[in-house]
This record gives sequence, structure tokens and C-alpha cells, in this order.
Amino acid sequence: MRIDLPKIYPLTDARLSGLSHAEQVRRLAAGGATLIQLREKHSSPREFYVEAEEALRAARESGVRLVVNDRADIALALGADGVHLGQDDLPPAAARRLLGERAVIGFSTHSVEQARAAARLPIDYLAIGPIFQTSSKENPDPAVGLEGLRRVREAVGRIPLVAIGGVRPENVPEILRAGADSVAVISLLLAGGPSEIEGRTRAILAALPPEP
Ligand code: TZP
Ligand code: MG
Repeated sequence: MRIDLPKIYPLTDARLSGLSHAEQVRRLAAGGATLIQLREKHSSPREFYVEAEEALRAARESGVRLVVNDRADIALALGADGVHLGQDDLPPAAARRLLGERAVIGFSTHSVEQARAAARLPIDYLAIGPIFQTSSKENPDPAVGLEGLRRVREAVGRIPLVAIGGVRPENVPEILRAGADSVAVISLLLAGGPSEIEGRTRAILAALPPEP
């Protein structure tokens, strides 16, 4: 129930990238991503299901794990690798009952208090954010900053921790130093347009600080 997270965790965004979720998965995987989250805030559940089915095929072909944002039902129906839940989605314990012990379940938090409570839930990782200001999320909570991230790490113990929100290439080392195991990104990899996704992914992975 606790996973070994890759240091870079890309999320898809169809509007920003101008690509299907499947095509984003192919390009992110080609650049070296190993865990990808499908995030779709504008389609109907039915449309998202169809897109996610195609994306899961692409993920399997590329050998990457795929987590579905918000929708435990879609993750279950497709046999995806897991689900990423927000504070207003199905409670993590209910998703765990649906998806079973082997599913990856991630949970978003936006404050030290939420993170402390989340650490007791049956989840594989928790996310904290936004770390910095972001334009990839509607109505984001206030940014917690690097200091907030440090306080979350202190509050939650060793649970795998993902930092998200407004991350730029130069911030990655300080975010990892502040206690995150992984950095989740949307615009960093997708905002340059389709032709840049693979190269940006490769570059961010190549620039990671060496393991201590
Ligand atoms: N949750 C908190 S911030 C955010 C989500 C989904 C958006 C992150 O996108 P970006 O472009 O990396 O700031
Ligand atoms: Mg959600």
C-alpha cells in the first residue's frame, strides 16, 4: 500500500496540450515518464471513459503505470493502475474497498491539517499543493510554498509525498530537498505544444539531482 514514486509524475491536460490523453501518454512515456495521471475536467464521464480506455492501451504498450484522476469507477471499469482522489471525491477508504489492495490510491491535500489526517488513510501516497501559483487548476487553494511543504513532510512521517502546483524546472531540486518524493507537473511538460512534450520530459529527468 505504499509505492515507490518516480521523481517526476506528469498529469495529462487535453486542452493545454491539444492532444488526446492517449497521445500525451505516448509522448510522456517516450520521454521517460513511468507513472502518469489522466486528468480530465471538461469531458462527460462517458467521454472520459472512452479516452481513458485508449490511454490505458497506450500506457500498457509503453510499459507505464496509469492513474485516473477523480474517477474510481472509471479506474475500476478499465483495470487502470489506480485513482487519484481529491477532498471532495469518493473517500479513499471507499475507493480502496472498490479497487483492492493492489491499486495505487493517491489523495490530494492543501494544508498541513489535511495532510496529517490523510496520512492515516489507506492511501499509497499523498499530494500537497499548490506549492506555487498555478494556472492549470480552477479555483486553486492558496499556495503552501516550500515552507508549507517542509511542514507537511514533518507532520506526515515517511508516507510517499507528491508536491504539485506551479513547478518550473529550476524548482525541482528545492522541492525534493524540502521533503517531496515526487513532483507532479502539468504545464511544465505540456505548455510548449505537442512537439516539445517528449523533449521536455527527457530534459527534466536528465536534470534531476543525483541520489544522495
Ligand atoms: N492540483 C494542485 S495544483 C494543480 C493540481 C491539479 C495543477 C498543477 O499544474 P501545473 O501546470 O504544474 O501548475
Ligand atoms: Mg478530484
